[in-house]
Amino acid sequence: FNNMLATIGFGAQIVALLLSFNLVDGDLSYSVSEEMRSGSVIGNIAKDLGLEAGKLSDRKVRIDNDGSRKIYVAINLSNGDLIVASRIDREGLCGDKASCVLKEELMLENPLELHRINIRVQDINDNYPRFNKEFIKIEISESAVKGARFPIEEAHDADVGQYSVQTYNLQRNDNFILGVETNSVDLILNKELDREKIKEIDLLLTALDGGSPPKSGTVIIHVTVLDANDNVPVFSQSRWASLTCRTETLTRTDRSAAPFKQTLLLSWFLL
Ligand SMILES: [Ca+2]
Ligand SMILES: [Ca+2]
Ligand SMILES: [Ca+2]
Ligand SMILES: [Ca+2]
Repeated sequence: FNNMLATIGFGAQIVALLLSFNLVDGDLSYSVSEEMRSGSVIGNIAKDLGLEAGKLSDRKVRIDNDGSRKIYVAINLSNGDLIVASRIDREGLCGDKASCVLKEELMLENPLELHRINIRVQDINDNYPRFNKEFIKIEISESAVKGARFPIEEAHDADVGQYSVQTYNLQRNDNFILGVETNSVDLILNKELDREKIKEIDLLLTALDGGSPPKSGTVIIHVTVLDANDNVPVFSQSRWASLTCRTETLTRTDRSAAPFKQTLLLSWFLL
C-alpha cells in the first residue's frame, strides 16, 4: 500500500511538473539602468500581457517570491507599471560580467499563469578608477639604460566596458614615459638617471575611465635612484704641488655614495 502511495505521489509530482511547464506563457524582457530611484518605471506589465489594468487585482498579479531572495522590482496594481522596489547595483549583482540580467517570475491567478521576467541591468559610470595603493615605490639604478621598463600595478574600476579604465596619464617629467598595453602598464626610462644630480623623483600617474566626463584615480610613483660606481675619484685639493710643509694629508673622495665612496688619506713627505 505504501508503495502504491509513493507511486501516486511520484505521478502527482510529474503532473505538477508538466503543468508548471504549460503555465509558462512566454518571457517578458525589460531593460533598466542600475541605481535608479525606488519607484522608477521599468515597463508596463498590463500592456505587455494584453490585460486591462483594472483586471490586475482580480488576477492577483504578483512577483513570485519564496522569501529566500531579495526582490528588486514591484508591480503597481493600479496601472500595471513594473517599478524599481529596491536598489539595483550592477556591480553588486554581476561584478565583472559584461552582461547582467535580473530574472523574476510573474504569477497570475484565475486562470493560473506564470511568466518569466528578464530585466537587463545597464551599467552606469558610478565608480572611479582606483589603484591598490596611494604610493608605488620603485628603486632604479642610475646605470639603467634608456628603454628599460618597470611594471606598475594597474588601476581597477568596478564598472565594465567603456566605464572601466581606458587610459593613463603620466605627469610630465625629464626621465620617464609610459608604456600601456592591454594588460600592463610600464614606466619606461626615456632619459638616463644620474643619482649625483637627483636621488628621488615623485611622479603622479592618473588612470581615466571612458565616461563623459571621465572619472579618474591617481597614484604617486616614488622613484629612488640607486647609486652606481660611475665617478672617477678626484682630489679635494688640486694645488697639492705648492705644499710647503713637510707632511700633508690629502682627502680623495668621489661623488658616489657608499659603498663606492672612497675617502683616502694620503700622507706626503717632502724633502
Ligand atoms: Ca553601481
Ligand atoms: Ca556601474
Ligand atoms: Ca568607472
Ligand atoms: Ca654614482
